[in-house]
Amino acid sequence: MEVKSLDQVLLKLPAVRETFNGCRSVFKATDKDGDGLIQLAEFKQSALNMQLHLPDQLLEDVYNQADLNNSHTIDFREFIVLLTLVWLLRPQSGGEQPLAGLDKAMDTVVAAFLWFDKDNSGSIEREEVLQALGAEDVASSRAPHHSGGRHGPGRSASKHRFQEMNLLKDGKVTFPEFVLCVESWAGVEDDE
Ligand SMILES: [Ca+2]
Ligand SMILES: [Ca+2]
Ligand SMILES: [Ca+2]
Repeated sequence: MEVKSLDQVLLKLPAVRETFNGCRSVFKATDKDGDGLIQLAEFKQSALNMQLHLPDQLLEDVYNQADLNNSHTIDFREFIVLLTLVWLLRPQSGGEQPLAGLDKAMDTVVAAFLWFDKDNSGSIEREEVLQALGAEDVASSRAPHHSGGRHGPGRSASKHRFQEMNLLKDGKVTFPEFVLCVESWAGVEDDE
C-alpha cells in the first residue's frame, strides 16, 4: 500500500482497530502467569512457539523498544508495538507465516509511517508532520469534488497532532512511538 493522504490512513483505522483488538487473545495466551503484563521470559517463550527463529539478543532489543514507558513489562498497547516489530522481522519465506492475520493492519501502519517520514531518517520530525499535513491542506482545497467546504487540518491542528504523536517530547517520533499513536487514533485501549 502506498499512502497518498492522511484521509486514506484515517479510513483504515476501524479495520486496524478490529485487528489490534483481535490480538487480545494472543496477549492472554502469551501472559502465562496472568498478571496482565508480558514479561521478557513470556515473550521469549511465545517467540519460540511461533517459530520466529530470532536470536535472543534481538528479541530482547525488540522487547525493550516496545517497552515505551520503560516499566520493564509490556502492557497491551505496548504488546501491539511488540507484534508490529516482530511482524517486520518475521521470516519471509517458507511454510506458514506467523502473524499473517496482521498483514493488512501492519501494512497500513508501515505505509503511514513512511508517508510521514519524508526524508527516510527512520523517525518523524516536527517539520515532517507540518509538511505532510500542510500538503494535505493544499491537496484538499484543490480537490475538484470539494464537498461542503471541508478544510483539512490547519497548521495549529497539525502541531497538536504532532504533540499527540511526540510521546517522549524529544522532537521526533520513532516507529515504536508511532505505532502507539496509531493505536490512540484507532481507539485501542489497554483494557477491553
Ligand atoms: Ca505475565
Ligand atoms: Ca511498559
Ligand atoms: Ca524523518
